[in-house]
Amino acid sequence: MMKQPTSPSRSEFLSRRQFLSTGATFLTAVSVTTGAPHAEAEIKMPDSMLYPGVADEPYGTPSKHEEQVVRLVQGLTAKRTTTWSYSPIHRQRGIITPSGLHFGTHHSGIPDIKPDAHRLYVHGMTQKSLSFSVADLLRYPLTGNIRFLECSGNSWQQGAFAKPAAKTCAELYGLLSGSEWIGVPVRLLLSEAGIDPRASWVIAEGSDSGSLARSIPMSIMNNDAIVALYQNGERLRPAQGYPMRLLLPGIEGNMNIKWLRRLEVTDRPAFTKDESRAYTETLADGSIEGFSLYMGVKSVITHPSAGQVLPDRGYYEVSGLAWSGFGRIRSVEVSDDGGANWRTANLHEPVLDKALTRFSLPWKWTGQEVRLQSRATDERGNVQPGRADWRKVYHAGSVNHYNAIQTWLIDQRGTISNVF
Ligand SMILES: Nc1nc2c(c(=O)[nH]1)N[C@H]1C(S)=C(S)[C@@H](COP(=O)(O)O)O[C@H]1N2
Ligand SMILES: [Mo]
Repeated sequence: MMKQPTSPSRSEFLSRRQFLSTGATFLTAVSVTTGAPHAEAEIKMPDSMLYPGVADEPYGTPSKHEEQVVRLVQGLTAKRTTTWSYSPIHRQRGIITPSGLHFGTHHSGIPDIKPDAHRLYVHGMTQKSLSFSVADLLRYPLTGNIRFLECSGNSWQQGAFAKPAAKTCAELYGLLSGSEWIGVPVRLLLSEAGIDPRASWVIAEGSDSGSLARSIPMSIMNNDAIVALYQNGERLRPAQGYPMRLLLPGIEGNMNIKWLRRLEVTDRPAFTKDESRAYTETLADGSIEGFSLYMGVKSVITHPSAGQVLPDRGYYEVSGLAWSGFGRIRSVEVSDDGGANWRTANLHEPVLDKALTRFSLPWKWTGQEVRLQSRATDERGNVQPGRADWRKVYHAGSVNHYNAIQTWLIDQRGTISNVF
């Protein structure tokens, strides 16, 4: 259902053509910060044109003027070995997260692994046991793609608390990132070892002191799973699993084992601590859901979002991210009246399989209280649920796999807050 044009006092979404043709209005609305008229005499040479700049550095760093663009690192234990780093997704544009801003979930700190000494073992129900060095793996055909990675605990506050937590967009949604991941298809390594036809699971283990291990169905390993060596064109960062990690497109973050050292082929899941105690969900009827695997279709408006303030009335581009563990995003709709009316957003190219997808829609804020929402649909027809529907499935206080529609409340002062 498309929103009908409303009276001038109402906030409204615009088509791109309308947006571009409202240039003059746009400039008057925000002339404080952009597009102010100038006198010719003002166009004098800046200092940067008078003296040469500094020498380049071997490895580049972000501008010192962007030092506020950082992750929020939260220690969950006294010694801060267990940490969550929330990615500043409200400052990101496009679909790639810079590697230094990738979210992080570390259960037992970030180990320092010497690449030359590290081995990946493939064993269990195989014809032979194999071990691979980093150098061995680099000789295989390297493939991969741009994918999202999301912790299944992302947005946990929305499930945990009865009242909406006063949190920013990054705290609520920042356990999410998008990268280009390149490595060796797992199926090549498994087939080289020769899989026993009765085998149906692979247990993957990391070489950190938490020895995180997860059982992964063989079908996923034989599909698009890779042992990733490169992230965004360079070797993995230590925090992302250097020198190698499992990258399972669309699958809950926890199963993407970092600092990967072992793939054990079996005919049953191991029920490790990480898949029996942690990383399970309590359903509404009290039963426990485990091996939840795929991340559900989800979206969030990042611009504008909680923690920000609209400085003025006038034109804004509403923009956000959508993703689904089941494939491509087919459409995203946005609403500024709490879901009464929906308007189809523009999807920015490229729209990729199991990757973050950027959407946007020009919008005018007239200073009234509004409730901004986005609702994503993936190519399989999965539609992002409303909060009430999500809560029908999961038990009160259940925290994992929260993917309900987010509502940002913008009050008359332009202050934006989380109202679930
Ligand atoms: N070995 C190991 N692998 C791990 C973890 C860990 O603590 N140890 N954390 C897991 C969790 S809970 C998530 S969400 C993802 C996060 O990947 P990232 O830190 O690269 O963003 O890695 C997973 N793989
Ligand atoms: Mo996670």
